[in-house]
Amino acid sequence: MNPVTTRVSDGIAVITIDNPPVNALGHAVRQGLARAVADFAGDETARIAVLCGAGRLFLGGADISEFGKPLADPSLPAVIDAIETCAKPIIAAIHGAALGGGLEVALGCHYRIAMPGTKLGLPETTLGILPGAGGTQRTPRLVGLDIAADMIVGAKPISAADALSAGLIDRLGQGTDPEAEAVDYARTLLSDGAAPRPTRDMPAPKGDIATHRAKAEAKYPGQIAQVTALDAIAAGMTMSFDDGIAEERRLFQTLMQTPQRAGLIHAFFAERAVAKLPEIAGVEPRHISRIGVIGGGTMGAGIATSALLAGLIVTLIERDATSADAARATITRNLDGAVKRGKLDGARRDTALESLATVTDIDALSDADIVVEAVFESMDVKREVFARLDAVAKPGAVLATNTSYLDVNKIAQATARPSDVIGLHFFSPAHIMKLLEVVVADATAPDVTATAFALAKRLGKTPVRAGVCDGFIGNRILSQYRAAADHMVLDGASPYDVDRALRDFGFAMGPYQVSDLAGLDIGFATRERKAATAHPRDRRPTFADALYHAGRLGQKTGSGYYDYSESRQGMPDPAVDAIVASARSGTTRDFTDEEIVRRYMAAMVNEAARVVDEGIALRPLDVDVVFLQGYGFPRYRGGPMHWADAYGLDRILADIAEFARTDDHFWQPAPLLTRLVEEGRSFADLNKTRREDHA
Ligand code: 3H9
Repeated sequence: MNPVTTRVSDGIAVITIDNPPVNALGHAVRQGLARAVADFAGDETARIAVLCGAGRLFLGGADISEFGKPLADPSLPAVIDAIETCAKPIIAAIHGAALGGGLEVALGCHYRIAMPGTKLGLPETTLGILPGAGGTQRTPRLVGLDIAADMIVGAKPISAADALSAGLIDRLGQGTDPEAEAVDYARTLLSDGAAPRPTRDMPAPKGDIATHRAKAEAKYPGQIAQVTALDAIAAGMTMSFDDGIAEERRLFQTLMQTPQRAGLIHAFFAERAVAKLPEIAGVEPRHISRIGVIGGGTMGAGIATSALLAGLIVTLIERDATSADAARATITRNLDGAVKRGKLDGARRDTALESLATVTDIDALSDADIVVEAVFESMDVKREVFARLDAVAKPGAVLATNTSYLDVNKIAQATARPSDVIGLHFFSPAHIMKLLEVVVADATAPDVTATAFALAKRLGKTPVRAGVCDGFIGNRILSQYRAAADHMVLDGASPYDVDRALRDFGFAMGPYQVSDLAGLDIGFATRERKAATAHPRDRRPTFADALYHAGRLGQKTGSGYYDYSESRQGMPDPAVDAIVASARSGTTRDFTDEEIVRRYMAAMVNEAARVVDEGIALRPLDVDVVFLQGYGFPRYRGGPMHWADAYGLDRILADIAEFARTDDHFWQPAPLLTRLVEEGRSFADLNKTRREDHA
């Protein structure tokens, strides 16, 4: 079926693109649109055309699933060129969203009307490419260099109202019926005798591109799409329009070939793949409108905030009135922060607070549809809470624990209804971080899992299914690569060198900065907990214990690995070098940045392979999403498993063999890694087969 149809009435042609779910500009759409424009040009009964998108949005952009393959003609720039050079006016009727190539189509039209609430943006750099269908040439002509550079480099969509004041669109509609309003606009233009108005004929932009370049280099270190997009804009400032378009095309094609593009597009599809869990396809989730949260610390308050932002009714339980008041104060602060960030308006903030009860009596949870427990991380405490919850919660209520590593099966056994129990591992701050590990225990009912996934969607989170083990997906893998980092420090590397090498690799923070943020007492408690079951050859990071005993607990005490007395960023401290040196035993050596990264990544990928092999993570891509969204892994590298494929699984195995020469207890290759190398397969292959297995 042709996704592009035309209706002509009263001299007005209405061309509609209907390609669900987002009207992506795939091959059939490009072909259909090119034909529709040619037909309109040759149709003597039609004097003006309106271009619309069917469904909930105008156009979502080029079809990303076609990237990486040869693109069939007509190309999008050629279709847009045909629109712009048409001898009769064409109006873009924009509603919902016009993104990437979708906005570029609108910019090729001669007039633009958008409905209130529409988002207009050029998000291409988030995919490692640049607007490659005239966006870098037409946007600056319409809105000037500064706004265009912000839209293209920042990749954040702007509102229809802002688009109107910037000159990106010509008219703001009422929003009742986009097509009818655009047809009205067409009548007005016809009666005014309006002619086509090609953006290409507008003067080239002027301004200070060097400043934008310097800002982009500082804000997106290691990434190439942002500065390359600025190169394309710069070309348009000095060249003819056609030469500028040719240069944009050349740079676009170059970016298409980069590993960064492949990594970012992998991230885009992986984030959507995790949310569609095969085992709950067709399973009806339970109804959720009232949520209970037990515990009002940072985590509990963050979970409550997230639920309030999603319009749920929240009852938060604390142990006494003072703690309940403190929790309410934290939640109020969180909501005020959301207002400041523009995520919430003042009226909705007030409504949210009216939907919150902070109380001390657990009986108040008797009408909750779901309860999330976020109390102290101890099995005894959690089991006691679940036993009490079992006594008060209504039948059918979902009982969730926010534990970050404890055995959810054991917690479930504290109730008489283990099939209603599930783990919901939020990441701190819970109202901001998108990741949610959904820990499915042995007895968890499928509709409870479906409810958790439906809740995640409502909260705007990305849910990743995890199985039960110590630390689930993320924290289990973290404990291994964290140990690899600690071993290097024990053997002579400075924590500052380790952090720097990993930041240079692209991590948001190094592991010792993360320790300072989390608190060194957390790591100490974990080591103590695991000490009884530790293997005699496990190497304890004695320097971390020494810092803990010195009261350097991290940011909260003003010092940890770094000193925070002068700057919030933290400064290296010679006292730490001395503590670390005296806590070491044995000989020390230097580590290059390259070796630091190799060891850290090999430990991460190796443990991740075990996690996949054991079914704790469904597929390699689930691990990727956990690390991209919860652990500051550089998005442009696509996640550890995508990165490992590009690096070479055989090279990782060789690295492990090399490291095992001095420590064959820690460095043991995961069976899956060995198998994949023997079979000449990759994690990407496994993503595909596991998807088919579950289809
Ligand atoms: C571009 O335009 C390049 C040009 O400059 C140059 C060309 C020469 N293509 O996100 P959702 C799928 S680059 C293919 O859950 P929402 C998505 O995978 C493009 N598929 O919905 C999912 O599929 P499934 C620039 C796409 O309502 C389904 O649609 N454009 C595309 O939460 C629903 O998606 C962008 O970067 C696509 N372009 O959000 C926009 N977009 O159900 C990217 C979506 O099988 N898209 N899909 O998993 C978005 O930001 C959001 O999808 C959107 C809707 C806001 C549109």
